[in-house]
Amino acid sequence: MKICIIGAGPSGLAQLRAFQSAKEKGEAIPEIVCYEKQKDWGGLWRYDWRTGVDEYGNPVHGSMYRYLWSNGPKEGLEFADYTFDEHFGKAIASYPPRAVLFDYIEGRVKKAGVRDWIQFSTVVRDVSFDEGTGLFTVTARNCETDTETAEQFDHVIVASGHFSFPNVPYYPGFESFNGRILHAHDFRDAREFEDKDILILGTSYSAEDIGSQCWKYGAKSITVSHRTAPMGFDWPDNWQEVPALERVEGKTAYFKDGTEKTVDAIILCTGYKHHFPFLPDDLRLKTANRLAATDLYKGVVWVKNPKMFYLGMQDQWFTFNMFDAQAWWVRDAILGRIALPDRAAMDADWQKRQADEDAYDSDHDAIVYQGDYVKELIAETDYPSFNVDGANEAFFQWKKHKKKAIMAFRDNGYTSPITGTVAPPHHTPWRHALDDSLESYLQLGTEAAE
Ligand code: FAD
Ligand code: NA7
Repeated sequence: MKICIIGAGPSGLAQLRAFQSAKEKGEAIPEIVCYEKQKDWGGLWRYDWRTGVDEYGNPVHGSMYRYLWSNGPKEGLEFADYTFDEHFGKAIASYPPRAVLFDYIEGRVKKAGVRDWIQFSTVVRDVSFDEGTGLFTVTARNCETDTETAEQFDHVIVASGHFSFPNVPYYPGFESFNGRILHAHDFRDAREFEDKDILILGTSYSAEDIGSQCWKYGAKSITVSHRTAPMGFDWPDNWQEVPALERVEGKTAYFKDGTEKTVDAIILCTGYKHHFPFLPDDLRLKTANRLAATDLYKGVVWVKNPKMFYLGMQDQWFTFNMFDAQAWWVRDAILGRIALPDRAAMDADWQKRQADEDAYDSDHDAIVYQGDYVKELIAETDYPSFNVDGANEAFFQWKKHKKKAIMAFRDNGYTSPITGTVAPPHHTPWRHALDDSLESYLQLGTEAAE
């Protein structure tokens, strides 16, 4: 049997680790080929200074920016089989910057020794399924050698992420705006907006965090326009929330309530689209960004062809450990340890999940809902069980701390649901910590000097 994994971000790497852990236990595993478009693993956590297209003319995958610190507590994402304590050898604070989390993700897969399964700089161009042979053909281009291969596989696992292809709305006047308009996907360095008046569209994670970055690195003012409802945090004095944007004239933005604001730049924090240009219609997931994705049994099996799987396609409270729960489950479905029901039962499954999701009406319920999903999957495999309720608790505390002080919530620490370790406070309050390097975060230089 031969398996294709598309993408070596946290989801694809979870799948590699899931197979490797079975192999480590002496079990027979299939041949595995993972295609990764970028030069290195880590997905979005690999910082890419480029925007637009990469050196080979492919769309840049990266949406992460400099100075990004985890937007949720690390206690909610910790791997159950590779703890923060194991990786760093000491307790670390709860909201690590990007480079620190990249190091953690990389530590586990280096230890597992799965790098040889990945073909880097190789972009999947096309996938097709032959009803006669029951095999997929995956066409991929190695961009370094500029050569194409077409290989056959028994199963395909799509782990290509869904926060890379920007949703870019149009508002009247954009074409003649006398400043920069960019999507969050292309945002890289907040210092670009020092002393500038910026307008942000959107009220979710990107809006909140990119606005906060710009505030921290010296933007003159931040105006956030909401289409539905304001975020409602206790913002700093030079930050205001305004109703929906109507139009732009010159450098002036006009809002639904008749107010206006002259700005230097507009940052569209308007979310992302699930986008799979390499997939034909019969294999292509079409779903909103929600906790229960359409057409995925157990959130992972493509109901229209259950030899194909998707990882990490849900909107996310839980991330790394949820991808693990999915990857272990998909591995066991492929190895025949978990039986799949018929099409009608699989359809009933995702439809019920969506109905349950639609019935909740608070973030608290949404966290519990996704935590229950993680519990459900890990109960069916040998992924180390962990205190999911403890991870939920870290999320509940995080929500409270944000409400209390939006520019200081990252100064809090939580309890690991795996080891019980209580995170120490970071050495510098987030708003004053301008260096986001791993060395600075872990005070490596300081320790060496001591
Ligand atoms: P990705 O990380 O997107 O990885 C997908 C991989 O697939 C990439 O390496 C890509 O190059 C590859 N790929 C795509 N297309 C192809 C192709 N055709 N051929 C070959 N390879 C391909 N989560 C948190 O837990 N905490 C945070 O603080 C946090 N902050 C975030 C901030 C931003 C700005 C964004 C956008 C997301 C953030 N996330 C955060 C969520 C993030 O989605 C997950 O942490 C995680 O990166 C998802 O992993 P993934 O492997 O599913 O997708
Ligand atoms: P999200 O969470 O999908 O949020 C998208 C936001 O964009 C949301 O507030 C939407 O408002 C808003 N939106 C979407 N379309 C428009 C238009 N046309 N006009 C105005 N506002 C719009 O995306 P994020 O980028 O914040 O987060 C994605 C991931 O990146 C997340 O996992 C983080 O960890 C980082 P709505 O509420 O629908 O009115």
